[in-house]
Amino acid sequence: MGFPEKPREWEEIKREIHQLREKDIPFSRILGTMCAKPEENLKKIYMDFLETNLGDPRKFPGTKEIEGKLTDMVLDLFSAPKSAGCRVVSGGTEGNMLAVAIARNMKGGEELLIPEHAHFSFQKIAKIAGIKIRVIETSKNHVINPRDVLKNITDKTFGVVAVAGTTELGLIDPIPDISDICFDNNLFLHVDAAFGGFIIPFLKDLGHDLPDFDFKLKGVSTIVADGHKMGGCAIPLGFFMVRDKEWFRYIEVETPYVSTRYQSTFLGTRSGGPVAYGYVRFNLLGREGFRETARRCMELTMYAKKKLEEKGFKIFMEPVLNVLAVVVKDVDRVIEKLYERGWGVNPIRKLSSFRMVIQPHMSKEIIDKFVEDLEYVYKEVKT
Ligand code: 0PR
Repeated sequence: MGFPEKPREWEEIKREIHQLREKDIPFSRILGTMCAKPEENLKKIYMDFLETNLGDPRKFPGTKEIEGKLTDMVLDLFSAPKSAGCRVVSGGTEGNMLAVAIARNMKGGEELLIPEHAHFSFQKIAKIAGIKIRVIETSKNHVINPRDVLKNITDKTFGVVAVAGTTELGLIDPIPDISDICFDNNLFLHVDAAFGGFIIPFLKDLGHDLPDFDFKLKGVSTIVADGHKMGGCAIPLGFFMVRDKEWFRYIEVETPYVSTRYQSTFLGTRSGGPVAYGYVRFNLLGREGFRETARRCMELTMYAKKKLEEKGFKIFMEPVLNVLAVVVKDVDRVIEKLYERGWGVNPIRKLSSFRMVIQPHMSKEIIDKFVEDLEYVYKEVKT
């Protein structure tokens, strides 16, 4: 389609985009997404702040203040020391990128150790920034074995990545041991808690036996946690935290045309909409509300597991967080058939499975309907 020469009719354009939107899978039927469903009553908050630009905060001091309160709340949740700092970022990818850049510029080495199960954003970073990556094979239980971290450290290593809530299985690396190794070897440790960051602390409150992963551990240098995933916020909202805010100088640049002197995020212009949304939501829920959400997610996850198992499906491993990997033959065909029936799940090809992320907006009714359709579809695939 070329750029329109003449203005088009409002009604016609509206009809066109709404018809296209109809092609999208309704959010409640996307069972593989890590992203949160925005709440109707909070959408207006996002819109109220749409034109604010946190890349030029002097013009929007009020919105900047909201951002400051929000990042303080988040730092508190992750047991950050007084020296720590936090930047709002667009999500896990940007947070991971900033972490790697700080680590490399601070430590000066060449090679980053990442687990095999690390998110593909680290591959992007390697390509874009020319960083060498050494992959630590995932152990039999699908997390890092700390001994493999030790084995892979060379004099070129500048940092290590560990994951709290892996993309495919929702597992947590043994971060306390990895933290000790990094501390003893003077290595930078970045924790990718993009997915797990806003559920693990609350499950721990509820008594789940999960490892520590935040600044309580002395070897943890930086953490990323996504508001738009288990934080229940609107896209794009991520939090990138550093143990010492002085470290931002490793990535900051002078900003001669805007009102602050330095900037240390990757994005320049960015709307305050997601920040305002996040601030309202975190205050509306509080720790208590987040605990309740975490409890509900795990209850629904166990419900889905039971329903699937009753129908003869195998769950790849016992869930630790609200993620299920359902083992099937011919994953791609199963996923295609599910798309045809209006369901969205994500493939984990190497485990011959597909991923379901059980979000708080799901219900037993949705799960029942999905399991019924999956059973139907799977019969077709198998014959
Ligand atoms: N770190 C981890 C552990 C992640 O799982 C993800 C995204 C990221 C970093 C990157 O986050 P951003 O995409 O916010 O920058 N993991 C999801 C995935 O790749 C993203 C996703 C979300 C995919 C919704 C599909 C979907 O429908 O599976």
